[in-house]
Amino acid sequence: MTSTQTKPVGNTPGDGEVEELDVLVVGAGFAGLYQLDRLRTLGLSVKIYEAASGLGGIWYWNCYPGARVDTHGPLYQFSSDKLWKDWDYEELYPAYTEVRNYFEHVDERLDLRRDIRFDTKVTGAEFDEERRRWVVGTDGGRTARARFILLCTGIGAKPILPEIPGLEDFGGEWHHTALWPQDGLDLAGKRIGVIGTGATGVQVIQESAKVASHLTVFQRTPNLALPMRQQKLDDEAKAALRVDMDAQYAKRAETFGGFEYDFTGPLSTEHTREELLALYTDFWEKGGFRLWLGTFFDVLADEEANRLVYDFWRDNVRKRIKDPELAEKLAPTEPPHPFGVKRPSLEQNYYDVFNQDNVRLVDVKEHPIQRITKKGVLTADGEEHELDLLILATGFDAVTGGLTAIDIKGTAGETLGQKWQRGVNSYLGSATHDFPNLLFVYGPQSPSGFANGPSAAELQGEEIFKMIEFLNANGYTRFEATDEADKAWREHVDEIADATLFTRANSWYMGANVPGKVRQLLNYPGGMPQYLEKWAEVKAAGYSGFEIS
Ligand code: NA7
Repeated sequence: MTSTQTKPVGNTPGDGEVEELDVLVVGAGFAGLYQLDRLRTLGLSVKIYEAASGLGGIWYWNCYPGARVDTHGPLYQFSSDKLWKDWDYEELYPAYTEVRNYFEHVDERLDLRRDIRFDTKVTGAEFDEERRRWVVGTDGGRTARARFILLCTGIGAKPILPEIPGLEDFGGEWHHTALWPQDGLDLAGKRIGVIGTGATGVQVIQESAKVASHLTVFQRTPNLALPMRQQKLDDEAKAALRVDMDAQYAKRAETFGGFEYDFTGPLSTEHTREELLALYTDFWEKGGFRLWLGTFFDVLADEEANRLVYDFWRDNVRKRIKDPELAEKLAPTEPPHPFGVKRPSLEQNYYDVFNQDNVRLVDVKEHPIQRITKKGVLTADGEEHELDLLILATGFDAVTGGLTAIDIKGTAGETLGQKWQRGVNSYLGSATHDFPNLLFVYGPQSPSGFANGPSAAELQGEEIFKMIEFLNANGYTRFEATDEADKAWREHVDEIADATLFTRANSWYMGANVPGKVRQLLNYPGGMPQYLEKWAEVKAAGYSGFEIS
């Protein structure tokens, strides 16, 4: 591992210490670091509390073999020329080791570490109405009293284990991908089982297939993965990627997913089938998410438009799988769900590895997993799949889990978790009623899951920063989203969602991967430009929808 992530850090928790802050930022990933850097310019006392021992947020925890960014490197960084001008990734789609090194580069330029308390997990917070401050508890005994809290915990802060009995009986080793040993794990020669075929599953399966003596993939839903077209970058390629960097960054605010490209248009019906197939072929060859977020908006909203893309995807994937039965499992004739409404992954040789003799696909929709045994995984057909290592690529209590895991008590006496048990109501995907002086970046009902991470961290993050700047400049010490504003935002999100196909899949976008979670679209489906427009309107009206004093 080439990462410098394990180097010692300066700030560790202090038992019993009380820290007085203007702003407490929770989380040292892209969103939190952006806030720290911006808020410092206001002369406020700001600290980040971070549960991990190093920078990077999800890129600290995601260190399983194959962990990699699904965004091309030039867009997977901050847009400041202080940072990008002397930074290059070595691959077009960087591995987690490179992203960790990038965070070290950011720290070196911006000197962030001195204001970060690592190994400090925020466990709870309560609002002191009299002093208009949050009193925040941590697992290390440190307490903070902060005027404002910014929760920058990301969408994947709470991993989930599957509800399969017997895990404690397993005689081999098992790991959830997001809680992977920081020192790494040798996969070579092992009999490996992977449960889960989401973005993480695809990556860890590709790596495991290279070295495992045998790999068993337990698939419940096929992943409609797209070709990554990975490239190692030489100097010439790096130089070519830098051309127009500022223009590419500027473009992020104008595109649905905060990329440098957007949907080709709203309606695919304005084109002939031949034109569409030519375009889809071009996107397929180019690789990346273009076949998802570069086609037409109606692909995500209209069944017929969607089906053309699905069939195109299916036929291209099936060419790579030798066994027709396996092809039917991995790329079924009939779509398991509409294309693109469950997050597609980027793959390098995912479909090819199933042609290998050491790789086997087990369809757990057909033969559900009954239990984990001492030796491995028992499926309903009575077969016991013997394993040395079981990898759980089973995902996260996504979008809300990292926020509701903190025991944040609002002014109505309920915690955020209790309030959102009835479904998420948030204003602008950034605040919620009964929780004054608290904002979240990259959270529910913001573009988050539909947007490139660094783009959302900066674009939504800048709105959050400006709001704090406004409050500070005017001497305001309290703000709170109104209940009406919360409800109106939820209606707005639901209204757009109901006009799309997103509601048709059991995805983490819909909260459908966590038993008991309310089924609702957890990300803003109107796209980044519309989202930023809403913020602009709110700002122009003196932060309407918030009670400020
Ligand atoms: P995901 O996308 O939530 O994928 C989790 C996978 O695990 C998915 O294939 C699930 O099948 C599968 N799963 C979960 N529980 C079970 C059980 N009990 N049995 C069988 N299979 C199961 O998580 P990822 O970590 O891959 O990706 C999360 C996001 O992080 C990703 O989209 C990026 O934005 C970054 P299912 O599809 O529910 O049938």
